[in-house]
Amino acid sequence: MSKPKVLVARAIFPETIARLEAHFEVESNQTDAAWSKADFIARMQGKQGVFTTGTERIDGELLDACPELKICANMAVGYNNFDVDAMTAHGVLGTNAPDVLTETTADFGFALLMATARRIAESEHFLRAGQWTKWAYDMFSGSDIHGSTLGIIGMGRIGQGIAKRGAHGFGMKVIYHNRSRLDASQEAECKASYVSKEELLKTADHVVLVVPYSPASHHTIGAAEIALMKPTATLINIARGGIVDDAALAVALRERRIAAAGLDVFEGEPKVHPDLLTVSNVVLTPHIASATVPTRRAMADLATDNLIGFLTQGKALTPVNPAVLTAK
Ligand code: 8YV
Repeated sequence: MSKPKVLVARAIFPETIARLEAHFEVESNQTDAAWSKADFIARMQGKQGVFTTGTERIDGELLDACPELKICANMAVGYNNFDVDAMTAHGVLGTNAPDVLTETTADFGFALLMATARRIAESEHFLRAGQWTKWAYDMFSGSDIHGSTLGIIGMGRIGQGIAKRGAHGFGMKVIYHNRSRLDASQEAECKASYVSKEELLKTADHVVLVVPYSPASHHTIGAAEIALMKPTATLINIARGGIVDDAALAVALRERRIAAAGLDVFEGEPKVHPDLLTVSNVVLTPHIASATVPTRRAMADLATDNLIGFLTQGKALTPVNPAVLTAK
């Protein structure tokens, strides 16, 4: 019997390709660029599975054009690149890569918070540029982390990881806002109190965004929300581009309506709003919150396990639309 055919949308670990090749006929992207949608659809012909990385849009147009497709395995916890309803309607399973990246991403969220509040990137540029010629009482004074109030919007696994780091490691007071409240034992573990979004924005010294992207969370933070924040506050986005109105944020940073921001994700990335590139009080990183070698390997392995499990045994570890499994 011929092997099922699988497409790998982006260059990935050779070990991942080798694992897939043990079960499938594999076509993979050997370049470091994404395929255009037309190319992607052309290469998808005859494929039963696709290994995606969180950026390839799987929508009705693609599903209509690829009738043999059965599974899209995302190497990402976020799956806003999937039109889940359309996938379910076409009987196509989607899987994501939760849990394996939680601690690494929470570490990064905290690192970005510290770099932003303590002005690490900005001061390093200053030093490298040869501008450090004297002592000054106010040179790169930032805001404290320890003992401050940490506000987390989106209290899923990664949000809880950041809360624990703040509460237990840095003695921060943690407040959070989420679609639903955590149960009492989770709140106790995170030492976190539930507040309204408005109260969080008004009282937090550091606001960290970890909400999944959806039309409902589009521009969770825009000019009106920034106006509620303290002028000394910092804003960290490790969630998704589109959660923050980047143009409004650039204006607010330039006008010092908040102290600083740390951004790992951007609207329209890998393009970055040009105004963000010209303000000094923002730390910009290229969507690397999950990027450690062990975690990226674990994410690739989980996506691979989902493809192998589903296409060889009809089972998947982390389905996002499990209705497809039960309908089989
Ligand atoms: C990845 C992410 O960088 O998991 C997610 O949702 O945003 C990141 O961990 C990315 O999608 C690479 O696969």
